[in-house]
Amino acid sequence: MAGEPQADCLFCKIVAREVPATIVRETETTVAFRDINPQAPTHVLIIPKVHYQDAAALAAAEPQIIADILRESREVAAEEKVEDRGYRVVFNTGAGAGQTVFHAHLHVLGGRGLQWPPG
Ligand code: D5M
Repeated sequence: MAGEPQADCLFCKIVAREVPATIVRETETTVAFRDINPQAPTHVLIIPKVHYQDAAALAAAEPQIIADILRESREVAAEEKVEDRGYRVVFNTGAGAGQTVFHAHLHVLGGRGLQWPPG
């Protein structure tokens, strides 16, 4: 069924605490944890607890959770004190855009100057 946990999904396992992660925030619908391969001093991933392969599938099925994730990104930025200097939020969507884990996730990057356009 749409949104159900997938046995072979790494991020579903983080939600279930079957794989360890440095969790920084949790809500009824989301979990935020530090990226294992940080690309900036602050690099946090915010994921829905429900499983959708990418942000587009999540937005189509449960758009309120996209709003929850974006609200959480503001909280993470505040807690990490990256608001003043600016920060970036990114949903890589599809392998061609660099997505490697196929459970929707928002990257929150900050703590250094960020170039545009990204690679
Ligand atoms: O981003 C997937 C991100 O997930 C990438 O930046 C590494 C991160 N990652 C992979 N495994 C883990 C674990 N176990 N903990 C924390 N972070 C992890 P994408 O947009 O799909 O390229």
